[in-house]
Amino acid sequence: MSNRTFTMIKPDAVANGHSGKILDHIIQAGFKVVAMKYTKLTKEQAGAFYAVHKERPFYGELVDFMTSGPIYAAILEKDNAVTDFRDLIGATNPQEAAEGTIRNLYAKSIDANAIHGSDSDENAAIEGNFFFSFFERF
Ligand code: FUP
Repeated sequence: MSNRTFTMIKPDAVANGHSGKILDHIIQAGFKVVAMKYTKLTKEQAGAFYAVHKERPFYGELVDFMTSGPIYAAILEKDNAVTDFRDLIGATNPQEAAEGTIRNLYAKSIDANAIHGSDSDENAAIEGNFFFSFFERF
């Protein structure tokens, strides 16, 4: 079990001014931010990041949304990082996200759902490498 996961604070949360509160929530839950950047994805980058969803009906809208404004991308460290972080952010649909989770607190809809969290150790590594070079994620 790896001790790292990857997250993005998505355009809705950044635009709504929730980045600081979300980051504090993450740190208070015991995660260490080992790499972080503020950036805006191009369509090509967002399309590649979400390539696994290419055939899904929401793919076009997902790419449009993820390129609609800046995001924070970060690599987080904690024992059991992937699973614990998925618990911290809550279900994809904020209507179904447990009380007190980040999506329950800060997300409005299934597409604009405030935050991303890797769903496996393998994807955490792939996604972290997508955003950060070796020297940035030492
Ligand atoms: P999650 O792992 O919780 O981020 O959810 P998924 O990997 O299933 O989906 C990735 C992103 O696609 C979600 F964060 C939001 C978007 N999505 C939709 O817009 N509509 C859907 O029905 C499902 C996902």
